[in-house]
Amino acid sequence: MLRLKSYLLFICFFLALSASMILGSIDSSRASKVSKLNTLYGQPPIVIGHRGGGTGYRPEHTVGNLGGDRIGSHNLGIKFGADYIEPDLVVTKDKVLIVRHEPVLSMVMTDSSGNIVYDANGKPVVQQATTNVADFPDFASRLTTKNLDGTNITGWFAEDFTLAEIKKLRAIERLPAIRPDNTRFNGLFQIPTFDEVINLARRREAETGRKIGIYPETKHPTYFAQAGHYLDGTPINVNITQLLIDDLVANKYTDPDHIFIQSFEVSNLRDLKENIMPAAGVDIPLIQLIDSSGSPYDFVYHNNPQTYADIITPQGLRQVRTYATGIGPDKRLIVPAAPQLDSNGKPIDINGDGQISDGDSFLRQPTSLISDAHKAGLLVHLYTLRSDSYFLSPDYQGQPLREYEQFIKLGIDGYFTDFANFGYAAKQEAIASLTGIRFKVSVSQP
Ligand SMILES: [Ca+2]
Repeated sequence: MLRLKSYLLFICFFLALSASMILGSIDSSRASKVSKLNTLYGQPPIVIGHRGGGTGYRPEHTVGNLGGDRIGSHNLGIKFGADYIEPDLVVTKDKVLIVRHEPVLSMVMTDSSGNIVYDANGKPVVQQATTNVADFPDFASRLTTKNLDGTNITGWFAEDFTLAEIKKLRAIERLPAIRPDNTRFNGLFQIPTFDEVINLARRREAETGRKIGIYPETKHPTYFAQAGHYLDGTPINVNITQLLIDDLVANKYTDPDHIFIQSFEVSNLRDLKENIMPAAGVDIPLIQLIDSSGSPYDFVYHNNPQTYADIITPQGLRQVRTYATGIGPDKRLIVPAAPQLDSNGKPIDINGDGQISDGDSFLRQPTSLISDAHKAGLLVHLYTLRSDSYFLSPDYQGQPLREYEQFIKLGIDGYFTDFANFGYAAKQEAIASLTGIRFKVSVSQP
């Protein structure tokens, strides 16, 4: 009897689940025809594989096919349908561009005085890691504290390792608490070079017949060129932006229809437009990234008081158009969001994960940023769309596609996503809306 009752409960649950899935797909499908999309030129948005685009399912910035489901986040992003894959770039000691989100290979915990915190076995406690560098006794002496764009960080830094040493390391999942399933891929993948990502895009384009571009970001150009130091205290003094162009030229990969170059700093983008690219005989479209607060670090370093908020005024955007093709804003600059407050004024943890995040934040009225940028003739590629409950506003009711649909209706020209499968499905839906043909959204699984 108990078994039967459980079985009936299961059937009810299954039917409810199916109904919600069917409702979901009807809700997401469009029968109505729209005459054109609200993008800058009426074109469909581009899907940019953030740190690869399979990043929701594999450790970020991994490349390669090790058999079975052991394929890197960049490979998976392409498989999902990303139009561009995004390699972030930092530099090794021997001046090779490698693909990582920051020079820090693994960050360790420090106390309030900045002293390293050790565990019972005398090992430094890792606070956040994207590689297993802490496991290498040979590299223990390279642990150091550096100031990265105004913040002291204690850890191991890419510029203190040769490429051969970097290749001994393996990638591990950055967000194990949010993406625990991805930790089974820890320790498998090497840290890729920029050349490996170029080769992947080129090879997969030839194999699929689909255009696959790259969207490199020079990370911390002021740090590498002026502010940063090696372990022994000597200045790094590397122009990462010049290295990027040199590498693209050496690879004969300079088609402006296949590349966007992005940066949170301004002077390196201007330098690219005015000096570096003309000298190299190339002209690649540039994207000015816009953080939700603060200032570009090159402005801070040179005591320029301008902020990101100044850059996105109509006047600031006209300035950006003199060197860039588009902007890459934080999505909250387009659709602001904030948590609800309880009677004590404390934010409410809506999804009950013990933290306050976008997953607890309710959407506000959209800003005019997309139309302001379009008026200035700039494309708008927002960052970052993610399907995890931690990152998804409760207003989307657990349906990540609704967030894409909102931004596409607002006229977004492209989006960085950790889940290129969702990004691709949303783009197909937008294309279908131009035809008026009823389209059933399907999201491919990893
Ligand atoms: Ca929460």
